[in-house]
Amino acid sequence: MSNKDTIFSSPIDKIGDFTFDERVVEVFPDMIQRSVPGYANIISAIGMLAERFAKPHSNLYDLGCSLGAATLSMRRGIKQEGCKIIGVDNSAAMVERCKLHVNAYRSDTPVEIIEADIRNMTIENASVVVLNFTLQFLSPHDRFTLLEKIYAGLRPGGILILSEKYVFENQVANELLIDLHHDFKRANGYSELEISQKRSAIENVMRPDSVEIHRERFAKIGFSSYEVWFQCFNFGSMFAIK
Ligand code: GEK
Repeated sequence: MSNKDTIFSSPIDKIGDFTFDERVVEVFPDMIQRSVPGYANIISAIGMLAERFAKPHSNLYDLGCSLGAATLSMRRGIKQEGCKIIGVDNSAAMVERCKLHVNAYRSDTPVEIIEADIRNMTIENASVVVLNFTLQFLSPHDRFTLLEKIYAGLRPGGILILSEKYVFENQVANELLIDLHHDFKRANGYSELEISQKRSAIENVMRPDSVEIHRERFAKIGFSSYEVWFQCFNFGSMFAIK
């Protein structure tokens, strides 16, 4: 079990932009479980999709890997030989802790955890690429460029799994789904103060897209098939196949 997330539990005078520092790393598994509806289901389905889509002697990428939950799920799922998983995160604190998690168990599939900006990474010979709640932290221009690079690095038939927070064009629907997300956080023990302070801190670093924008981008880049395969309130996951 990880430590309990209390980062936004006392009043903060000036709420700075949210960063993935040591304090966040310490509570991260608790934070993401209690804040992202469906997170555990998505992580286990990533393992199933990796099992289905991994090709022998190919690379599987976990971009913005944090503590390696998707990496470990893929590693459990893969049956094919000669696969390699590459996890990337630009937070030194995350990478350090992620390496400990990955090295805690032995496995036939090698895993490399790299401290780097995903915008500067080479993607090659990929059968599976995971962006589990990471793309939303990039600028709109960088999102497009990264997805183009992923498409180029995927083998034909390879899959991108893209989980994100969504906005909805219909204002009533959008507000209801945001309210339901806040109810979910309340039910998981977050106070009104924690919910509102986290909201202010994250608003400056995260600007979600609508599902329609994701679809348009996938089509423009050339992905042959894409669909939402999971949604809970305003959080969800899509696949896009080359
Ligand atoms: C999970 N996928 O548990 N380059 C590299 N890493 C980045 C960048 C960047 N440009 N921008 C943000 N990150 C994980 C959860 S968390 C989602 C992903 C969340 C990293 C950042 O350091 C953080 O670790 C991660 O992306 C986002 O399945 O906390 O909402």
